[in-house]
Amino acid sequence: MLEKILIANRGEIALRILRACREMGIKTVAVHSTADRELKHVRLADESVCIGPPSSLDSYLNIPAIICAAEVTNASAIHPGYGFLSENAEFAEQVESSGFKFIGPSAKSIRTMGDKVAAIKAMKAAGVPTVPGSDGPLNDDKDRNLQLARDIGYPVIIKAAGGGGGRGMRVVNAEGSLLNSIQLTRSEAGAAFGNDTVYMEKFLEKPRHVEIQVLSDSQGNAIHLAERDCSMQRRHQKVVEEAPAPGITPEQRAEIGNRCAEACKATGYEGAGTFEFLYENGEFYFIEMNTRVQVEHPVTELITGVDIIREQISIASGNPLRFSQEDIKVRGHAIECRINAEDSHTFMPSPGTITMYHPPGGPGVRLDTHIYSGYTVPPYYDSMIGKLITYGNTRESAIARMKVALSEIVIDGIKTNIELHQDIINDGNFEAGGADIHYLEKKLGLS
Ligand code: MV4
Repeated sequence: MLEKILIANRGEIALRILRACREMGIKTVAVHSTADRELKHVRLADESVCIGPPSSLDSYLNIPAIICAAEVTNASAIHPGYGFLSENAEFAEQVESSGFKFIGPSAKSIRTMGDKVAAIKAMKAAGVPTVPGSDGPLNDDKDRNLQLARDIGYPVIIKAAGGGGGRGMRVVNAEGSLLNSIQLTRSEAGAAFGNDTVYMEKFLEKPRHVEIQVLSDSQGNAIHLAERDCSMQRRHQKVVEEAPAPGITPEQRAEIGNRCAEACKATGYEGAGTFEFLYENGEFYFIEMNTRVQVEHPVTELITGVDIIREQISIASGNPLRFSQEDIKVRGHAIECRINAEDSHTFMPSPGTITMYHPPGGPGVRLDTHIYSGYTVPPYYDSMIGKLITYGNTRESAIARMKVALSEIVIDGIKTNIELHQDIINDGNFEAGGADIHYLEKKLGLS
């Protein structure tokens, strides 16, 4: 097993990785900015290195500083967490060429999935169902583009190959605006991503966001860990996630899950990954793959009993998967509320000092957070300060436990979105299950 892991992240996920390392008897190195000396995982790590000033660009995105920290501490591997450098192929490459193990897939896999056109092509070839579309980049042949859209049927969506996560897309409702929209999306993409490649898909109007978690080892074994529903989102930020996805049958799960696992084998994928799908009228349509551990991984851990961070580390150590697909059983239901330091109504960030903190507890309650009484939330980073996750034998039980947990939790001194979560968890349409990706924004627009 790897001996010493440098954690190239901050906040709750850095603490989550640190805890997995300590359980496994692996030494830890925390790297942090000057604004993050008081982070809980920095205090608990075996060693810590300050890698730069508060700005992420100068610290958590500073590749030479991070690799230098790995060198001076003699770390064996680097775990990138999520966000920051986690899906940066250049970083993965430099980590490996400097003699450290990157805990994640190869730079080549990251690069392929970062190019959405290449990702769709690879996954379609491997048998994963995709959205009807251009099956490749658009060129400047006007007649071809008009014909493509006619064949697909309006509305269509133009997306940037270098985009993802909601950046660089434009919906086209009718032929009159198609050519102009392609040009606009192309020039915006060129400016934003340095890549003006665009492609076309059928625009699905009321889909749900359902994603499949996979684990794939370096020996060609791959399994899926069922699905999560992440439809409850605002401005491409997930707010509430759950597993399994309401209404997905065991047969559907096995069908789509096995296709994802087979695609991992076919492409030589290594590590944890997530296949993002739009789900509409009973069908799955692949849109993107995430090559990192995701914020919402705990809901999958609770319904499968698999420790995803532990498996990432084990896979990176060269071990074969410790589970076969038959070992994976979906049991019960889990829901996650992302706790942000922000106003519940205006969504304005609310950094500051937490004067009082009382965590909730009881059966089926998990709180992944780095906060403590007296901790100051800095203004420089993402406003997520923790994740409240509840588990129950049924979805109703997970919801009941979430209501109790949300009523118990006390975070004073800063504003949080706990009130928003109480509103969502008590919403009749959330309770019914299966709301689409537009539901929360519509609800917030009305209320
Ligand atoms: C789509 C779509 C509808 N049809 N593609 C937005 C984020 C990026 N990952 C892909 N996105 C979408 N792609 C087709 N063909 C609607 C969205 C979309 C969305 C997807 C997932 C979660 C939230 C979303 C919010 C708005 C739009």
